[in-house]
Amino acid sequence: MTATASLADRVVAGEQAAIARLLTRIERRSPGVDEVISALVRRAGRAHVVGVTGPPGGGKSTLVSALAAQYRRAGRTVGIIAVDPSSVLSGGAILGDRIRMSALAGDAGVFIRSIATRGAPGGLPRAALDAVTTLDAAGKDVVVLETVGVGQAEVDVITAAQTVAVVSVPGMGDAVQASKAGLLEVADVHVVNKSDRDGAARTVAELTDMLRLAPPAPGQWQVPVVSTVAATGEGVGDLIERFDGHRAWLADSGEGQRRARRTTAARIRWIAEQLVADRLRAGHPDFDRAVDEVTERGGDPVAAARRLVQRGLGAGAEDAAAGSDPPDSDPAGSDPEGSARR
Ligand SMILES: Nc1nc2c(ncn2[C@@H]2O[C@H](COP(=O)(O)OP(=O)(O)O)[C@@H](O)[C@H]2O)c(=O)[nH]1
Ligand SMILES: [Mg+2]
Repeated sequence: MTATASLADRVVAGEQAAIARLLTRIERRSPGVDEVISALVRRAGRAHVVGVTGPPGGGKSTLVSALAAQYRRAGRTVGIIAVDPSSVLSGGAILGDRIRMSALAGDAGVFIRSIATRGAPGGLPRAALDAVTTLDAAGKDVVVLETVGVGQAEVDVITAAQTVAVVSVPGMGDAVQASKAGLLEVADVHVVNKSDRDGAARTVAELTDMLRLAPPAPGQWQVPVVSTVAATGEGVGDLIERFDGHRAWLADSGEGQRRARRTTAARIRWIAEQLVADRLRAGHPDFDRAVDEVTERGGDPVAAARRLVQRGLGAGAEDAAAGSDPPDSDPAGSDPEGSARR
């Protein structure tokens, strides 16, 4: 408990080594990590969380480093989480190299980390959410999440962001690609990066036309299309103004509160799924007992499954006692939380 409190405290104090250690634990889902996150969630909520997504090679990492540089010039501290699965091989390292080679090298106001996909379904988005909470609680003014817009898990990661930027590049019908990947709907800001290339104006026009098909109701957010050249920083100041404008709209319109609820709902769901999944594997005493009961003594599999799920959600104290419960005990009778839920 003391160790937990002190790691959380050190993260809140902004200690780089503590942040790095916690992010490693989040990635590995090490024992005790949930308790640290529980302590941090209450101390987070101040950062502006910006998601940057789009196809591989669109210039997301380049854009994220340009954004970080621009934020730093404005005196704002930045945390960066790259969850591009390909970053395990290249992107994350490339992003890290870019930062190290740039004016941001050695700047304690920037923290960057890439996290890898692994483990259970929901594992990646959950880890991303916990990582964002960590950097937010550590006092970063802005937390930027880079994620490649491909699989559902990567799209889910965006749940952790307040403001979502979808990056397209000129040519090859990229706007259409984004629409296929379900990314157009999540965009709060469209970025046409590599605007130094031929066809940039056409891509802007394509996106603008598409947005015109569903004009916002009065008081709703008008999704802008911003052109950038991430490689030179052109348009990046503009982009930050749009991000800030979106954040102000979130606060004024009540949409920010709605998104906070959505994020919380996802977080609770992912934690609950993990709690249940932990029980539903050979080797867990409750699970093995249920299998014995149904196979050896003609028990009812439906009733056994219900009991397991209820116990999984009841969790906590009885976990320790799980091994000593009599096999035919009725968890609904002995578990006040379980029966209260009915
Ligand atoms: N011409 C041009 N190239 C860019 C621009 N931004 C990024 N790139 C290049 O595009 C390639 C992919 O960039 P990267 O940031 O790794 O893309 P990511 O996969 O989306 O993260 C790299 O070679 C970058 O140097 C830009 O604005 N203009
Ligand atoms: Mg990248």
